Amino acid sequence: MAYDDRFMSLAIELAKKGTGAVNPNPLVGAVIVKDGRVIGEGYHKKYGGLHAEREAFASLTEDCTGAEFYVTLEPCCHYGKQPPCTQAIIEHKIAHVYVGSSDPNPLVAGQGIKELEENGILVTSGVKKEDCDRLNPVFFHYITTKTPYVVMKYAMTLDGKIATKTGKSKWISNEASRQRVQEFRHELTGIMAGIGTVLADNPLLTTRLPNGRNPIRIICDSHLNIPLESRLVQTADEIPLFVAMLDKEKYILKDKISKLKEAGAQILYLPEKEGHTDLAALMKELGARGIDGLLLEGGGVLNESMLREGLVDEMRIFVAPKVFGGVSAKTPVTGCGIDEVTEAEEFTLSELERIGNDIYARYVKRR
Ligand code: AOF
Ligand code: ZN
Repeated sequence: MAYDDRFMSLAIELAKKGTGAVNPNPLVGAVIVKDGRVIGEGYHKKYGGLHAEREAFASLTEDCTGAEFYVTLEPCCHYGKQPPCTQAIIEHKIAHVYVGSSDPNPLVAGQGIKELEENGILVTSGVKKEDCDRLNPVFFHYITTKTPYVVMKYAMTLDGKIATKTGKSKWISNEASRQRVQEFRHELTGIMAGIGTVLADNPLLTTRLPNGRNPIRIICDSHLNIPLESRLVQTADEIPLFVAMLDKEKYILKDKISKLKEAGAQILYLPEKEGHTDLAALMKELGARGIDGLLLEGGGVLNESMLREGLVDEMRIFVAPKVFGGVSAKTPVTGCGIDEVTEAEEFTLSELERIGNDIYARYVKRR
């Protein structure tokens, strides 16, 4: 029987409800259909909790023998925090499974589908694959690299400025665009900024969303210039704060280190690269601490280093209908820059939206 797009779309909408709560695991939704009617639905609600498939079975309103099963991600076939979902599908005598994305988790990777087929269940994969894949760029990246998926975000004027020549930046984008950024902070596990931004703006880097989850805050601060009285340090005992500094300076800066630790901050000691903390090493360190996704909020020097190191996976850009001018007005990516056009990292436009009079564009790295 031909599949019905509407059921996979429903599974996708269900999956999104887990945003911010399932990391580093994937967003997954599932729908059980009998005679064209939905008789069960579920999504992965919380890290470590039931998988979407078992949530759907738990919600059944009638017997599902011979039913169709729509799931946004290939069902797992291994024992992790949860037992294999393939087992539940087989036990419930499902006739046909429609799968959206394949699961790159080495413990699954095609084995889930194979097991279903070996048990006489029909499987159609790649159903609304692009839309399903769009749910989990962070999971796909993290499960295979063990480093965070990095999203660079900024708001700029029509002439590419992020502040006026006197440094004023409140506000460039409109309120609805700024609200969207709060959602990113809820969505991604970590948020990172350079020390320059901390000294200039004294930011909190939290989520101002009702029931929002605060990201783990990471500051790149080679020489530990972060002020003890900054809002970041002042809130470090409640909201995690990591400060990444140069390993070779840990002895000269030991007093400051102990004060920061006392305030609740964690210090990450990193090797040096071109005078700064080695960013690739930092990404590994963050990955090892379970940070699967990272919102990069500048400043320009850090943005440029991250791009040049090839560590940016996605860009989320807001363009506001204003022009600031001024040679000295700040731009989003500074640093030393490149010489040749061909050296530039290329991105693919993956989403384009109008938010009032602002443009919101999302670009992903070309692989
Ligand atoms: C989820 N939720 O709905 C599905 C997942 O340690 P576990 O048992 O939670 O297993 C995690 C793996 O299970 C995950 O990496 C992915 O490969 C697979 N599917 N995971 O957290 C779900 N369907
Ligand atoms: Zn599972």
